[in-house]
Amino acid sequence: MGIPEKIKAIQDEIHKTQINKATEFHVGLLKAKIAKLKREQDENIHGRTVHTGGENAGFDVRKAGDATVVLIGLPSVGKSTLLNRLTNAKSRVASYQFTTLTAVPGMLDYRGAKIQVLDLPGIIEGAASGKGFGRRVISVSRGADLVLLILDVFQPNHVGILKKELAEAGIKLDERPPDVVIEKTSTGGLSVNAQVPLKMSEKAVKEIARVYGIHNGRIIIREPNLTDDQFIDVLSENRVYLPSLIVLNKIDLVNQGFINEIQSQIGNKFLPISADANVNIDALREAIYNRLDFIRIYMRPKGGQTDYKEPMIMQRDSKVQDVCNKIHRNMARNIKYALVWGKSAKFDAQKVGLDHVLADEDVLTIVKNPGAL
Ligand SMILES: Nc1nc2c(ncn2[C@@H]2O[C@H](COP(=O)(O)OP(=O)(O)OP(=O)(O)O)[C@@H](O)[C@H]2O)c(=O)[nH]1
Ligand SMILES: [Mg+2]
Repeated sequence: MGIPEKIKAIQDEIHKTQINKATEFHVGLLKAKIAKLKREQDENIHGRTVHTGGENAGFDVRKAGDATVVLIGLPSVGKSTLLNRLTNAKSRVASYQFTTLTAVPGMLDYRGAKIQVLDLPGIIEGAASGKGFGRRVISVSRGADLVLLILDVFQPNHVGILKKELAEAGIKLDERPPDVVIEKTSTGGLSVNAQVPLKMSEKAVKEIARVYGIHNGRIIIREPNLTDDQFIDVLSENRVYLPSLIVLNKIDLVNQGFINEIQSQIGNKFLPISADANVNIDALREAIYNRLDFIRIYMRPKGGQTDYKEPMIMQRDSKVQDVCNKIHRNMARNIKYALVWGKSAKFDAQKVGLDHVLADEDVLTIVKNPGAL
């Protein structure tokens, strides 16, 4: 039996199983087996091709700017129109499906941040398992900092398809990674150290870990009410956790009553816009900027004046090292220490190392080794 058949057989078994307290454990185990098989399948398909640029790898785009935002949606929802509206790019727009065939980048300058926006081909149901350009679109999305889910005002329910396809490819939207640490050892069996109330039984935790070949070690759980799905995410090791925004496009074609109706239908909050008629685009820029959760770092040259005009735009929880890397690829190597003023500092001009985590509006002086360029 090949991997797809094995997956199918286990899925059938889950469908047949009535889920209740008694079978919960069994189903958790089956889900783990499926997740493991899917990972193997992915490795078979992607394998080394990811790095060599084979047909299943992502599109050839270089990340640029302070952050990268991807536009994900079904064909013809207006992704390219939106890219052209947000940035200086000129991506092809047409009324037929699959107009865009590759990744088209544009740059959005907003409040001092340079935000790369990537227009992508439309995805369809089954994208994660290889339909259309799906896999490549998803492969690019894994490296993004924010996902915009673009919906057509007449097909708001497609949000479910988009989320499902991303989830199947290991992209978790608007979730934190579960707080679980696995310390593997070579002998001694498995132990579970739950520091919060646990919903799953310890036995289930251990059995699921064994599916992933973990037979010895300590599983430390600090995630309250950890579910089997979350635990499988931890074990899979290939999940990415990204923020998202839902954008409802083409609202120029409907009235406010229609939009209110959709709001009650899809539950999730969304931003109504018209890319074509330029409605709410400023609000979208603001929402993108806020969702990216940037921090600003003001640089002060040693013995000089702080540059408050052009802060370094960094992602939250960036370290001194990240600032160095952004200034120059080899810079971190030549750093003696840094001085920090602001929220992350215990006192003014605190001397810190490369691992120091910065906060919004900190002032930073980087002191290089003598002789370094
Ligand atoms: N009425 C209206 N039409 C729009 C809007 N945005 C895009 N369109 C139209 O929708 C059609 C598809 O637009 P595209 O921007 O090419 O859509 P896409 O999502 O990039 O499509 P693919 O590249 O095929 O996935 C075009 O005819 C656009 O003019 C909008 O806000 N309102
Ligand atoms: Mg397009």
